Amino acid sequence: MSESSVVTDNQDVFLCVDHVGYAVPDMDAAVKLHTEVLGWHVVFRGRNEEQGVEEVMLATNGHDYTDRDAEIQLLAPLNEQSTIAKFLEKNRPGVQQVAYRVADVEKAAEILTTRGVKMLYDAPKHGTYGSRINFCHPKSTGGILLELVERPAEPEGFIPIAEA
Ligand code: V0V
Repeated sequence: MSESSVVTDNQDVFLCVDHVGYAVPDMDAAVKLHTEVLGWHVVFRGRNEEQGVEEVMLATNGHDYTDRDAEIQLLAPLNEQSTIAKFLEKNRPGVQQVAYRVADVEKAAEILTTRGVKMLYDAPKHGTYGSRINFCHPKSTGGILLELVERPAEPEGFIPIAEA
C-alpha cells in the first residue's frame, strides 16, 4: 500500500480528539483539583442515567463549543452497576476513555466495523450536550476504550466560560 493511499483511507473518519474521560471516585474533589489547581474551566455539568454517570466537562480559557481543542471529561459513578464503578473497582482513578469527534457517528461506526473494529452499540446513544455516541470495544482498539462523538449544532447545557 502506498503512503498516499494510507492517508486517503484514514482522513474521513475522525475530525479531532473531542475529549479525554477520567474516572473519578469523588466528583467534588476532582472538580476542585482540575479548576483550582490545574486551571481548567467547567463548561458542562450533568448526569447521564443511561450510562450511569455524573459528568463534568472542562475546557481551557477562551474555548468555544465549536472549537476543536479537546475537553476533559470527569466521570463519577451514579450507582454500583455503572461502568465507571466497575472501572474504579478494577483500576486506579484515571483515564477511562479517549473520545474522537466524528461528523456522522453511524457512518464512522460502519467504516470502522468494515475494518474489523467491534462497536459496542448497534445504534448511537445519547451523550454530553445531546451528542450521539458509540464506543469501540477496547479489545479491538489496542486496549483503549474509544468513544465516537457526533456533536449537535446546538449543544444542550454548554456553559460559556465567562459564566462558568
Ligand atoms: C474494560 N476494559 C478496558 C476498559 N474497561 N480497557 C480499556 N479501557 C477501559 N475503560 C477491558 C478490561 O480490562 C478487560 O480486559 C476487558 O476490557 C473486558 O472487561 P470487563 O470488565 O469484562 O468488561 P466491562 O463489563 O467492564 O465492560 C467494558 C466495556 C464497558 C468497555 C464494555 O466499560 C462499556 O460498556 N463502556 C462503554 C460505556 C461507558 O464507558 N460509559 C461511561 C462513559 P481483559 O482483562 O479481559 O484483558 S459515558 C460518556 O462517555 C458519555 C455520556 C459521553 O461522553 O457523552
